[in-house]
Amino acid sequence: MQDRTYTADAEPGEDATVAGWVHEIRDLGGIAFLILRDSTGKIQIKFEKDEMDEELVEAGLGVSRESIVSVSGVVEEEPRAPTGVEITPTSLEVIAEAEPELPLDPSGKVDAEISTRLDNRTLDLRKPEVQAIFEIRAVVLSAVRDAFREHRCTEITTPKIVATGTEGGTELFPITYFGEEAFMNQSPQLFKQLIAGSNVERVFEIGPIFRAEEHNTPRHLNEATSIDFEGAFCDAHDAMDVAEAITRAAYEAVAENCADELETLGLAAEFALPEESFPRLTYEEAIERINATGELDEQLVWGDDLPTEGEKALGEDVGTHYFITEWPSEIKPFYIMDDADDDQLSTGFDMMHPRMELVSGGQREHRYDHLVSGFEQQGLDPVEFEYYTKMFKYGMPPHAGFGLGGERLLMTMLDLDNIREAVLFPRDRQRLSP
Ligand code: AMO
Repeated sequence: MQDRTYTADAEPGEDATVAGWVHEIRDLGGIAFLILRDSTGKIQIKFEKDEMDEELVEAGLGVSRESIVSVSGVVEEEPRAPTGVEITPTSLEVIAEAEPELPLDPSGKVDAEISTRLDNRTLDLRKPEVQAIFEIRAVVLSAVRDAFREHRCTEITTPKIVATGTEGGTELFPITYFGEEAFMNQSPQLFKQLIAGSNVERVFEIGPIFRAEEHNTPRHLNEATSIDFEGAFCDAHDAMDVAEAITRAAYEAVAENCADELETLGLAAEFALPEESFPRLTYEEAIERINATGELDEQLVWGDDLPTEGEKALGEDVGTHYFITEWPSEIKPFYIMDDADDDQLSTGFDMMHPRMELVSGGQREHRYDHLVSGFEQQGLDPVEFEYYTKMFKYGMPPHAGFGLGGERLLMTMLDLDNIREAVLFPRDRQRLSP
């Protein structure tokens, strides 16, 4: 729209045209105000009923909430107005009228269920606290990209339609691809390794991953955003250093650029940067510490995966971001390399927030023979993965990497109860549209 002034830029003394949503109408009798909202804030439009054109007053005060209007007039200083300025209109156009009955109240005065909110995301996102989450999400993704670039990484994008799964067969979404069975990719795992093995060496990807998880929990999605790293000549410790740096960079960018959003979310006072370096516990230490909390009905034994309550108990005990290293080989995927000295142990690691797992990673098996026998041990047919294994015959450097759950990063950073708060249009068991 030509000559449109954002409400935040309206300066006293100017003739301006503002356009946006009708936030509220306050009728005080002889004088009334229309509060107009746009992406930058709100502005007060003043109607002095006896002194103004009747049609203009009727148009301005008769319009339903959330309708789109454009208003032209002189901007004046008014200390009593919410932003210190107001507009006395000379013309007003109703561009798109909103139905008077709204499925949810964008002013937030009336609470709505999460399902109503997600069904009406456009209205939901008119609330400042919801908009703040997605503003922060954009800042996080941008900071993550910059931080990877500083770590000499090249951004890649890899196929989401694939012939085979990599992260466990039961979590695959099958699709039909020209009459043949294909799947939605669970992770860019194999592709990022194939590129780390080229001259590119260090790569990252931010993209969707698809998991046909049966369980509907506050921290699982069926389509999530994975922040992936893979680096040639890296071991698990190097990959952990990168995971730590990326996480800190995200927090630092939010602290630096999102003061208003944090204020809106009520987090300004408590928002803290993670520690410089996160404690690194071995898996064995982790299960000992969980058992020592006495929070679990049954003691964990070596080889068990960590149950959610175990993660929670350990998180409370540690109290900061931390890593769990040296997982048993048998509970890590085929592409994770075993420890050089003990093949019961793997180089796999998880990075945890006190509330939940954020990252999985590890050094990869780059030795062709070991890789192929790993497939067989996990009941996978190496022939199906030949496009991948073949490249390990032509000079594959040692390499390591990780996958960081983007929504979990936001969920834990902003203390959200439900991961769906961090996704515009979440996909879960109940939700395939919008
Ligand atoms: P993993 O399967 O552990 O590892 O996934 C990595 C991280 O992605 C996030 N995540 C999810 N977030 C929300 N809903 C889900 N259903 C979901 N599934 C995963 C988590 C998790 O820690 N290829 C390996 C990574 C690697 O080794 O590089 C992988 O995908 O935060």
